[in-house]
Amino acid sequence: MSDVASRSNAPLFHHWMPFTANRQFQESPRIIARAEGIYYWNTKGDRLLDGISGLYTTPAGHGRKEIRDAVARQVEELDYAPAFQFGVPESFRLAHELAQMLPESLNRVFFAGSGSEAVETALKIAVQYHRVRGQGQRQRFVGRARAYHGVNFAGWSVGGMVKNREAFGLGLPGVSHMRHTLVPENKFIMGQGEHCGIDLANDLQRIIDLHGADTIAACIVEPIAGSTGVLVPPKGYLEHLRTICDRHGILLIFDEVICGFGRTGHPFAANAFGVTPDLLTMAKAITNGSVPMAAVAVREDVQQAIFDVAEPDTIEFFHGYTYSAHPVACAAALATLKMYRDHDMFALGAALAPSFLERIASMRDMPAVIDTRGFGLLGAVDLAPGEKPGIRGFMVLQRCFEQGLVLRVTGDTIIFAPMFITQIDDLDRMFKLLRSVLKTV
Ligand code: PXG
Repeated sequence: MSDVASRSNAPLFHHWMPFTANRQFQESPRIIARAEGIYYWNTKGDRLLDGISGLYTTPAGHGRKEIRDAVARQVEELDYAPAFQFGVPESFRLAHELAQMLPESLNRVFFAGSGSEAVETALKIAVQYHRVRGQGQRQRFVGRARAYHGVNFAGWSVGGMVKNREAFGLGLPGVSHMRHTLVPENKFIMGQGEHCGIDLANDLQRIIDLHGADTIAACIVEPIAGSTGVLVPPKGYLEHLRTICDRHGILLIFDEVICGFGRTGHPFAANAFGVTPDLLTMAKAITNGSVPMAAVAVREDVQQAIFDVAEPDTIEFFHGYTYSAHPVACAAALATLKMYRDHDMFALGAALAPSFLERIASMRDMPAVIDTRGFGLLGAVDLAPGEKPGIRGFMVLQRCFEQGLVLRVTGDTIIFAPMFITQIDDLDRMFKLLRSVLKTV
């Protein structure tokens, strides 16, 4: 491990870290130097359990040889080619494979480099779709409180995190928000709650009544809101959003950056909940976290409408990234999808889910715990806030890390998203450690 330790000798302050308490981090760094399977190692050589699959990115475990080999081969064969007006073989294969996996109607795929980029792309497609059909006044978006759709301007604007508004101001004009779906009636329920689904979805109808359906381009939701604390949609909620969107010609976008690729026990949350959106964003687990990549899947006729009005031989959609369909990312994704299929990974995840959710639910008996919830291999435990919101949660994160467990904390909510390859006794070790830490905060 000495070579690993020496890698951390650089000063820490040059790197301005994302979503991190930088000054606190410099006092007490949490540096991860190596990973394999369900484990990380820090620079001292201590082993840590990964309870959050990277950052929901790595459900098949770290360091998969299939992906490493595919990436190495691709860098040798073709490291990069221009993304605009040129193509690489891998992207067409990948789009084809994704189209086989996705709900049938979503069979056109636009590639991006991150979840945030995928969200911007989806919103821009929605606006252009309406414009080319003579409905250019449809400029508004509907999002939801406690939503996370990445960090770019449109994404945070449709998102529902208060801190963005505190830090960055107004954001995109013409955005309305529905209420979030975490209601006290559904406390301590694993899976979908029975209560309030239709009423909460009717927020969309109320926004339509206020602004007029003909001003609204799209409604974007995470089927399960992930990073703000695993907010599972109550029964009937997504179905009712779908009905309202259909009735009013509004495009429904599912942001499946966290939910996609087996996290719910199904390929996509759209499959798990039996509701098909018009556009679907994905990222993270598309390459098992190995190389940055994201995509938007789009209904064929949405693409066709945009193609139909463009002059022949002109660019139909004035949008793209230098790293859209990067060949190395495509190779990583192709190897990842093959690995998911060959090892029946989504079924593995689905089989583990009941044991996982049982353990999340069992945290209810701890005095600090005020709610537990989950779906598939996504689970959350809410702690009663201490003196100030977030302090207790951060203490749990820090102490778990010191004792060998990496999980995710938002405010005073602890989030687990175990890998599909996690074994029952690994789960037991994670929850035993969490229990012992909770006794100290
Ligand atoms: N949409 C959703 C639903 C996400 O969860 C993004 C978009 C943005 O993706 P990029 O690749 O641009 O980060 C995300 C990202 C957390 C956490 O701690 C979650 C995300 C990112 C960072 C931290 O839960 N999700």
